[in-house]
Amino acid sequence: MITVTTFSWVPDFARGLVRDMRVRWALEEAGRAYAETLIDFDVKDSAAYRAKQPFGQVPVYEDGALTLFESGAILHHIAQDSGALMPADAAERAQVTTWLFAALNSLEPYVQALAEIDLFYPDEAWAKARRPGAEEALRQRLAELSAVLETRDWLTAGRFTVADLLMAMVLDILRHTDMLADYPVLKAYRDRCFARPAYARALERHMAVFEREPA
Ligand SMILES: N[C@@H](CCC(=O)N[C@@H](CS)C(=O)NCC(=O)O)C(=O)O
Repeated sequence: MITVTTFSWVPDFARGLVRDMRVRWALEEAGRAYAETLIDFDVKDSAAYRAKQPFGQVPVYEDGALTLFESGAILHHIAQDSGALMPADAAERAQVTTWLFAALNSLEPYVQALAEIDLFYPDEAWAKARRPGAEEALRQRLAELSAVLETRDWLTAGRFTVADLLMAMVLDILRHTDMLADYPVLKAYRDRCFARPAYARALERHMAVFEREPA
């Protein structure tokens, strides 16, 4: 049985965004059953947990003897055996992998930088000074991604793949802003991804964890 480890509680702003959501969504798309292991924040610093996730973060993915961390690597692993997430053609698979890396390396750092300023350091002088530059750099990446998606519904292979799943989740980190309204192509793309029944199932199970705890 596959097991996904994540936090038993996170603040309200993080609900739906914690990176186990990506893994849950991929497993739902792939039709793979899984169990969840819920941990408190203090567990992440234990030696036993660090042996599984050296940075003390979630998610961790376990399947028999296999233990993985890094949501991108986990998605890539799940997608290998899933026609729902990855095409069969070798060249198309390589393109999907390229876009997975693009989501993680060329978009997420810019998105995350802005989110950290806004959500964790909004009142710091350094953050106020940094924000315009961070937003400008992010907007350039968003415009570039928008240009790609102007003429197609999905990033590559002419169909939804695991790369779209990851890119949509990365874009969603901006949900505390109205920035995507300035990029209607990206907003429509994210909404197209989120309209998938597997996303709804993953979100329902992700949010059910927190229903026991107030925000
Ligand atoms: N690059 C990692 C990032 C994981 C990550 O940032 N996890 C957050 C939750 S979304 C976390 O565990 N935060 C607690 C911490 O960093 O101490 C991945 O994609 O799996």
